Amino acid sequence: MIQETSILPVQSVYPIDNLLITAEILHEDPLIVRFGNVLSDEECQALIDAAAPRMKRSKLANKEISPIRTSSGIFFEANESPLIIEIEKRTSSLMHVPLSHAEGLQVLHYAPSQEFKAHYDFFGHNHPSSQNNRISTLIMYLNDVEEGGETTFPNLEISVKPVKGSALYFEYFYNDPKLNELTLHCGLPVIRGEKWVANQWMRKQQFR
Ligand SMILES: O=C(O)CCC(=O)C(=O)O
Repeated sequence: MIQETSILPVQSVYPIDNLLITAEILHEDPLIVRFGNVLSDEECQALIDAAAPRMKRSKLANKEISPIRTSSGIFFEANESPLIIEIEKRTSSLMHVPLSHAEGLQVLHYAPSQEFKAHYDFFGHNHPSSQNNRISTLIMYLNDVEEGGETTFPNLEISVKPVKGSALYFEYFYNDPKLNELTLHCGLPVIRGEKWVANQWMRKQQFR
């Protein structure tokens, strides 16, 4: 049996940037954690305001527009503004991966009925990006959703309700591919209200 080590050291609290980020372990292998107190209400609103005028229909990893993913979104440039720098530095500390491995922060918006059906965040073997694949994800919830919009892991029976300022973390850098495959996840359709999230993905090697 291969000894598997998580990227994130498991703790109940992560003191970062004068914040006490709380952690609730939802699953151990693969590691799935719900963090509280990651972003302030002001930071959530500032991210929405910065993203809103620039949103475009989301695409899949193969750049196709598809009914699998019906949200709209935008990737911020690395270090694009003081707000983005502050949040990228925080996510890098929290995820225990150097900032140089971070993709640009992505903000997504879902209107009622919009969703992201079951998918993996890592790239398949045939995708060119698998040469420097993603290893972990942080989904930060920027608002409270009236109904629907949960992030779920269908093979683990885990469902996470979006709560403003909180975040969902999971990683898929295990030697055992079966553990990585258990991170299959969905953004369920929004039923009432709207849903805003910010995604941070980390790569195995330097990316910026
Ligand atoms: O919106 C969500 O809850 C999940 C988003 C997601 O899985 C993604 O953008 O890759």
